[in-house]
Amino acid sequence: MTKLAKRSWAEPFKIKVVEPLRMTSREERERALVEAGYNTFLLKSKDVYIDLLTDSGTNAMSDYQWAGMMLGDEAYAGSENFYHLEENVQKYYGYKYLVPTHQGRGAEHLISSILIKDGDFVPGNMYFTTTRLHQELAGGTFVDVIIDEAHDPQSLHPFKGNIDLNKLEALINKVGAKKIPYVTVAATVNMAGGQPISIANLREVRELTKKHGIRVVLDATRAVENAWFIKQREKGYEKKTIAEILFEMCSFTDAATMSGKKDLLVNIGGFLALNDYDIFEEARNLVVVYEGLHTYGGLAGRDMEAMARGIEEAVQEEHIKARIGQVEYVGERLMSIGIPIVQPSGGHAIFLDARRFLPQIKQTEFPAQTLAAELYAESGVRSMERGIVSAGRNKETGDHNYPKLELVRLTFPRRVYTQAHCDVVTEAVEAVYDRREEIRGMETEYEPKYLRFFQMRFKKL
Ligand code: PM9
Repeated sequence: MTKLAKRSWAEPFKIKVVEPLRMTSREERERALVEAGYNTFLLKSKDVYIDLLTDSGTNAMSDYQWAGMMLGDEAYAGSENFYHLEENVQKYYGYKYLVPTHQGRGAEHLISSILIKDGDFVPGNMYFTTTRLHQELAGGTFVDVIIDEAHDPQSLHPFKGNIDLNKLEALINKVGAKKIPYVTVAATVNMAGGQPISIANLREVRELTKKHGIRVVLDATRAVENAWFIKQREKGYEKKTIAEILFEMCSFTDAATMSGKKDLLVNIGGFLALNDYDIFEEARNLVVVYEGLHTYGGLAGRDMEAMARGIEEAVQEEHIKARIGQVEYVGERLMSIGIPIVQPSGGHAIFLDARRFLPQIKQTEFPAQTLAAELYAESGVRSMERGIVSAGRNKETGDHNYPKLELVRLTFPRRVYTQAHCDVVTEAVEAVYDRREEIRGMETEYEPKYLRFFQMRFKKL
């Protein structure tokens, strides 16, 4: 008798509303890819079967959140929902002041333009596309100070999101603390494969930066997922609740940018949260220029209510266990059939290692972009490139940035897909792997100036 597979992460919900999916033929998908310039961002959603492009804004809201939408207070100023959101940000994240924004990059824009001056340096645990661009547009230079293991897809380090304190200290010694307005700490680290940072490392970063009078800004977008990994992997945290760990993580930082579209289980929304009153004053003033009044920041009252309620649901143990359990399930299945992926499995996604998947394709011929297109052609499963295309160009030389990681991200929206969908995805990846040797790379047809991965177009070689 064989043993049943472990299924302890089963979804802690049942499905009340469904959205039909449309399966397309191979010919339809080939046509759609040509129209989209082989960029999965340019595909129409109606042509996608299982959408693993992103977990951003693609989550399923609960009945509690939908009920909250009906309680939207759409007053221009002083909406009730703003105060509920403020209360929950203070309670769960611990920051004193809140500025809502339409999504994460709205918050990044505010903090970057307030704190960064021309010629400044902003260290961080690996870049994120929008975060780095806002830092550059404000006149700063991003410096990667993540540990080396983060750049190695096969390293099994439990906290690949950690900051290398020697790298950070070397930068401080080289350019001087005055030229470093803040350190960005992402939890988890998206571009490294959804990898967490440890509490011990956060504490050390705090101590070092405090000594030099440098602020720490948390990218809290997937901090709840990070808290789950701390509970699993860090000594002394096994018995703490996710809410307690989240609160403690934030306590080592001065401010947070948040894309609520991930952890917080909403379709739109974000915020900047701060402890410093003067910076808050400035942000609250600036937000009216770019987003909207400081009590709505580009959001409808109902969206703020859904996000306030999402904060409460995000930290529920059964929710986060199932969310990350689903991702791990796919990772284990793929590894069991020999597919090269980033290890350990990340919080929000499984990342295929395109360098090992398609070793015959040079990085300048876009292996990960090619793999994402092939997976869609094979199965209707949409994924995202996270390699040379996403890394963009060096702002001084204009050449490509050449990241060590050349990845395709299979990103799982929260509470959306079932285990059977996960199995279909695994089979689709296997089918592409079986014919990997016949796959050729691509060349550029069109490249936009900013965040090129969103709108770039390619041709098959
Ligand atoms: N992340 C993602 O798919 C959506 C846009 S890029 C394809 O992973 C972090 C860690 C993110 C993030 C967005 C943002 C920006 C900031 N930090 O998209 O503006 O993963 O809400 O957030 C995306 P917004």
